Amino acid sequence: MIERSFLMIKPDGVVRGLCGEVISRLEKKGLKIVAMKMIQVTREIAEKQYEIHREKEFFKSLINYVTSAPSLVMVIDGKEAVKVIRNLIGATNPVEANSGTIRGDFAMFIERNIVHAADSPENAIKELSLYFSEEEILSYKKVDEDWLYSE
Ligand code: 3AN
Repeated sequence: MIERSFLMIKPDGVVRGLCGEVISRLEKKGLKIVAMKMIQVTREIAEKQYEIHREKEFFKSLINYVTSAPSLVMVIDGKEAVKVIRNLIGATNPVEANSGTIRGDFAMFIERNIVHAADSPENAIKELSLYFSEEEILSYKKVDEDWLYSE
């Protein structure tokens, strides 16, 4: 079953010039980007996205971080896309993230971990709805689709 996920290259990823690298890994894996835009996340949206962390001691610095410079937000489709993308980005703490993952290869510190990706299909829908309208999510066939999957 094709699943939909949400991924965000956070300000450190954008400012450090890592967007191309991250997008390239998503594309090479076989995932399909169906919506993408660069935005300056507002405090209001950031607080909604990270609602579950509201009571944590790092909440304020997390909100400051994600609103500090532009982010690149995207909607991504693929078979089991949520899990596939979580594996590509690696553990939340870059110190623990395996080499070969985005955080394992490009980040040093939990509060500057370059990317965010949804951790469940339900959260993906909630998160992408903060950034995209239905009309902004596109539908197309990739040339390699018949070779990525067997049906
Ligand atoms: P993930 O982004 O891997 O789903 P979450 O949702 O647990 O991780 O955390 C969201 C963000 O909050 C992380 N990307 C990180 O920037 C920050 N964060 C999470 N846990 C901590 C922590 N223990 N200390 C500081 N910042 C944290």
